[in-house]
Amino acid sequence: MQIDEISKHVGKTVDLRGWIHRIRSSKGIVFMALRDYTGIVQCVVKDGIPGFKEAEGTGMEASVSLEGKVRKDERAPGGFEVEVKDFKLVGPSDNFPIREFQSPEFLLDYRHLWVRSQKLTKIFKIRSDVFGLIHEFFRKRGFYEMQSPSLTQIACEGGSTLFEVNYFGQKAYLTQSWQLHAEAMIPVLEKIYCIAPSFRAEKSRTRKHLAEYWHAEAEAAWTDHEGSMKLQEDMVSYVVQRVIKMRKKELRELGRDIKKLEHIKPPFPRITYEKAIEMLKKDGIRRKWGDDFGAPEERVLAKHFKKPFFVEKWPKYSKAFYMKESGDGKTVLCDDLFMPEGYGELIGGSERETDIKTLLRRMKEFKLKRKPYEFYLDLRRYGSVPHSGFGLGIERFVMWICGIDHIRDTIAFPRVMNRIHP
Ligand code: NSS
Repeated sequence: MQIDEISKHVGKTVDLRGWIHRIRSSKGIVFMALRDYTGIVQCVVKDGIPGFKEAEGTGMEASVSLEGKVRKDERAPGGFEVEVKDFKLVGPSDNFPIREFQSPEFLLDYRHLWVRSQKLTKIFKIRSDVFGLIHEFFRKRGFYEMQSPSLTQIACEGGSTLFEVNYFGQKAYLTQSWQLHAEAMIPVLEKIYCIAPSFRAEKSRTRKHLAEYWHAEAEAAWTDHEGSMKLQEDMVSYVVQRVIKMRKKELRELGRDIKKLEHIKPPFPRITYEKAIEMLKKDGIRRKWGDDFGAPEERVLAKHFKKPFFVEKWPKYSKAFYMKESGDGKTVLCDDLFMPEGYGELIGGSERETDIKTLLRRMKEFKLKRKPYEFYLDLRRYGSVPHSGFGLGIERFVMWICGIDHIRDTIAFPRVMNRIHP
């Protein structure tokens, strides 16, 4: 039986399995808080019952299996207590290295054990739901799941964040995005999506950059920039609305103000990059045409919005080579979707350039070597159609939904610049 079912079994004998969250003993009685993935319950082991000696001699995070009678007890945390009749030690644990008040660095060194913490358990449940709901959203809309290779010879998002790999003596990279190979599947499945790891050799240490992150990406044929933004706001709203229904308890326990998520419904406000520059100027932040936005700009802009907001039509040299030009000579048909409350960028998306001549010119402007991109150019040579797509960083999404301030706590084993262990 799981611990969250205890309340239905008052007066009855139950079997429980789990890990010792806290333990203390006094005068022939051992008090333990037993934890499984559903919750925590206080268990009392008295001298004389089978297994008492083992219970008395073990420590935090030992795994146990026990049989006991459930009692209502106002004084016990959670309101119930289990009087143990039979105790079995499954996996002993002595001197568990994690105690209260340890430094973030220490906890990252012991991440393989710290993942058991109550806070992370709640976040990982929500993260799991976010993955499931993204799949659900796309499949309901008739999208097919399609995978791209993780090893590639091309840069999707510029050369500065590529991880180089020795591929049997050839230079290769860990992929930054599923997109370029996915575009080859547009004439095959038309509406496709994927959730996969993307890799960025981010040399800055920030609260929202990982070197390896999970990327939910989608690409749709016969879809323009407008259609893509509609899809993005529908997807974000769908996931947020479902999560706040499914995980109200966990969100509350994490201290999340759920009211701030309840109104996340389409449509999301849209401003152009030009307008964003003006708004920043009014708020005392001067940015030149072409500058990217960092955390301070994102925070200042977010003060004007209660929902996620699109900043669209960015200067063409500040964005990737594959984005379709808007026709004004200076911007591309793209959008960044920013989260409210200053959580920053969640999605990057665009309509794709379909004209081979324009694409070749753009590649020259970006000084890209043509050879590795020949396959991508073929997609424009043979039956290209208007299409658009986008990518969402799942850890950033989970960060915002849970209301936590560092991206590393949204993933079990974060990969950042100064850490690849454990
Ligand atoms: O670079 S993006 O803005 N866009 C792309 O990769 C496109 N090729 C996606 C597409 O159109 N299919 O990255 C998309 C999102 C971005 O908005 C962030 O939410 C997230 O991916 N992202 C990251 N999350 C965590 N850590 C890092 N380093 C990171 N970089 C991007």
